[in-house]
Amino acid sequence: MRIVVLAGGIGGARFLRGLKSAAPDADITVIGNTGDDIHLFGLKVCPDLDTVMYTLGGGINEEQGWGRTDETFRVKEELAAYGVGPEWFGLGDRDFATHIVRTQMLSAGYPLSAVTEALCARWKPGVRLLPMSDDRIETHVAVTEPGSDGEEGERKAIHFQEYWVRLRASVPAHAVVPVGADQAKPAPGVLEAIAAADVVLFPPSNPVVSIGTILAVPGIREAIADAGVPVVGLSPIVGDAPVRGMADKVLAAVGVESTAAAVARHYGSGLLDGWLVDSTDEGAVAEVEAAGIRCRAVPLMMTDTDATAAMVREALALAEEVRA
Ligand code: FO1
Repeated sequence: MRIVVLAGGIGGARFLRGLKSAAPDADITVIGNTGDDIHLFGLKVCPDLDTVMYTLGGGINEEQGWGRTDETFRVKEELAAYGVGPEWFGLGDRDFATHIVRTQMLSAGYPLSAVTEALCARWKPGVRLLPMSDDRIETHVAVTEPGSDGEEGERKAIHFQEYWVRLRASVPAHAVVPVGADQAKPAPGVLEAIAAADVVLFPPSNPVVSIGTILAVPGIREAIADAGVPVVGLSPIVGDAPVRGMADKVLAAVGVESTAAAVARHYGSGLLDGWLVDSTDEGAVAEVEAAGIRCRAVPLMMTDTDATAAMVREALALAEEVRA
């Protein structure tokens, strides 16, 4: 079975671990979000691609869900000693090697998709990891950051990582913009993987800045909608709150309320055929079905690989129900 998964960072990576466990013989292609990418110290950092690669390759810092295990921060400390920041983004020494190799290959003219393939040759994630695009796309967030003396502050656009990591999404996001998406093309293999898929899955990743950004690359949303195979998603919102991260902050920016049903409607029946909500959101099933999307309420907490594998089996079963 050929499965295509649109994945963001931590939630997507954990979901994929369960998918590999539930469908060990499946041919899995991951279309990874690159809108979180950031250029630091002259290096290109790809947080969501690295989180998938490290998680499935066994190098992830498990409790953080990002960065490497057994990490040290000597380089970061030395950069700070030179007054070179930002301090708020914790790049570890082992992680630096990934960004050095990536940047070296990009500078030599290799596209991001080829670089990702080369990095995965070491990590062997057991899936085909494709960036959504080889073109530069960086998500920016429009905020009004209160001035130091607390006055209103001026409206400005900041990089997603600054919003997410430095500000901890503590100020409202007026708009979320994947800068560069309009001029970008899907990476080689992305449209082909979707066309060849037997099922497409939307894991419980952030619907705005992860899956939404992937869908913003011209051609990807249409390819999925026209693929003619079941598209099944899992709600990242449980009991009106995001399970992890601050999805509610960016959902508000796009005018979507933080409920399991609202996210399904946001994706729309033109895209989604099936939607899994958590058991506590049983009440949302009727509303999702009324929107033309088949819906089931099942446990959606990815507490461990077995729990995630159970969710995956539910999603694949719903896909077969939809296919019928
Ligand atoms: N997230 C944080 O909350 N704090 C950090 O210092 C941080 C550093 C970091 C370094 C490399 C990397 O690949 C990811 C990192 N992240 C950090 C997570 C990152 O912000 C998120 O993984 C994604 O961008 C959102 O999915």
